[in-house]
Amino acid sequence: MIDLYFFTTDNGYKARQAVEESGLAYQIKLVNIRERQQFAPDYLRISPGHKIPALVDPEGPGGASISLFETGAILKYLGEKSRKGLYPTDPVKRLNVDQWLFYGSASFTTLAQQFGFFYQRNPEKVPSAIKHYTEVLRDMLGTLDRHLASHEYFAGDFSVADISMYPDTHLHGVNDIGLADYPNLRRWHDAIEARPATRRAWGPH
Ligand SMILES: N[C@@H](CCC(=O)N[C@@H](CS)C(=O)NCC(=O)O)C(=O)O
Repeated sequence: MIDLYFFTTDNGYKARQAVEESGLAYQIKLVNIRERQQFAPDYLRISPGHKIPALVDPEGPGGASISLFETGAILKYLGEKSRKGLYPTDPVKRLNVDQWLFYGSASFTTLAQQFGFFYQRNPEKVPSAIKHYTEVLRDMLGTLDRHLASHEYFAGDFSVADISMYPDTHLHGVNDIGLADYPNLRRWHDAIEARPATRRAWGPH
């Protein structure tokens, strides 16, 4: 049984969507980052950078236990282990997934989190930062929208690349900016939202 160290944030939902899509048995270990539980010494041994999500699988490669942090690594692991096409085996298809998966982890979510801080959570309102990160987020939403004009999913069939892009599209695209200017992204968002695994992942924990 996989232990998923989770909290209700964009990266937490990515990992939970991936484990739900994988069909693998898992249980949630809630790490409440608002209460600084990510700094507990036991948790730092799993996630040295005090971040959620993390995962421990007692049945990792070769039957040995494996412990993982970083959402992208977790998504790749679950995609490979489940063998359901979430992370393709064909080298060219895999590289296509990689570039969008890395875009999701390294660019989209990282910058969307800065938008979220200045737009929502920062008690001090800084108009120049709000303007800057709104423009950055809109630029990325435009990038995603243009790609989806000619692709049903980000990288071939539905994959971990789509999972990597969904939570911030939902949280900041739909809820904060609105997707009226991004019709292809809206179509894709609604298709991912309708997946049973997405609904379970965003449901009660
Ligand atoms: N690069 C990391 C970022 C993870 C991350 O940003 N986690 C946030 C929540 S979404 C967190 O745990 N923050 C608590 C902290 O930094 O102490 C990943 O992709 O997993």
